[in-house]
Amino acid sequence: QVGTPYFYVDEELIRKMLLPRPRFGHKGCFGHALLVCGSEGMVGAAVLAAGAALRSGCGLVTVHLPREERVALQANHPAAMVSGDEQPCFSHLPQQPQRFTAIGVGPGLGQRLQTARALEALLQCGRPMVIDADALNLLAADPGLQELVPAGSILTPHPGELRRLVGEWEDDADRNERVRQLARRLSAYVVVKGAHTMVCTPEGICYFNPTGNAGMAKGGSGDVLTGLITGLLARGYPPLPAALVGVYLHGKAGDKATQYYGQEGVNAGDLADFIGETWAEWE
Ligand code: NPW
Ligand code: AMP
Ligand code: MG
Repeated sequence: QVGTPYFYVDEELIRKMLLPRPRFGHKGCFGHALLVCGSEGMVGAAVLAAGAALRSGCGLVTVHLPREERVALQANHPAAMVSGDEQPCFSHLPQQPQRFTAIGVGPGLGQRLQTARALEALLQCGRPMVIDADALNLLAADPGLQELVPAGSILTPHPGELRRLVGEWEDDADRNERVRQLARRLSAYVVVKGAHTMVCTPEGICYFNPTGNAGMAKGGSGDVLTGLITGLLARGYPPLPAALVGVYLHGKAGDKATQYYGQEGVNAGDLADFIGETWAEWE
């Protein structure tokens, strides 16, 4: 409809946004993603996010997680580097956080007081950010923290997290208006996850994604998305293409994985390899 700020994404639009990979590029040219994820009992969230970041095209991936959990991460993803937190949850910043080209924070963090304090410091590092899961819950619990969200950040709530941020909505139109207000207030891109994930810009333009299926309605799928979008942001995609390409690619990987394992059988750990298969199709 003319004048309506809603768009439906298709593969042609996504492929136009893809960045070229220069023939003589080295790992330093493709960005360094930092993932601040995982705590005691939720290290899997960090492993899943790292696996996706390692398939995003970015040059380097570092995961900040509790020091005693680092073996789990490195055994699963030897290509990722680790920054160990001395506490069993996120409580200290990694060294020189400004050296990272993008930061993803939230999956599996928990909501302890020291994590809220560390998040407050991380938000002030001045780096582009993807904010998900418990980082969103901490923002919802403390409006003061919301004021520190860097402009241009990408927030990736599922409907439960969105409700904590914007309150209960009456219908889809009311939900979308609340999402627009949040995006405008924080100057952020808001990715409302689910079937036909919606990406809303700070200007209030909304894009709906066609890929993905109900087989992805399983623990860890969102953690994969956070790793992927963070990697794309680190790689040099501006926030809107990072969000749109990430959401589309994540859903397409889910569709490919589902062809192998079925909607019942597929799980979040299957997605990263199929992100790679999609890149191979696009190159
Ligand atoms: P209900 O009651 O089920 O209808 P939470 P979480 C609602 C980490 N993980 N549509 C839902 O509603 C995450 O990263 C770690 C509608 C319920 O109220 C987080 O850090 C894993 N409602 C932490 O666990 C794998 C929806 O939201 C609430 C909805 C907690 O995250 C798992 C549930 O959400 C997980 O990723 C929808 N589509 N989706 C690991 N392997 O380490 C959700 N809701 O309370 O925010 O819990 O999402 O599991
Ligand atoms: P989270 O709840 O944070 O693990 O995120 C769930 C992920 O799975 C999001 O990327 C959703 O878009 C995706 N997802 C969940 N349910 C569906 C569905 N029914 N159709 C398509 N994608 C889904
Ligand atoms: Mg999640």
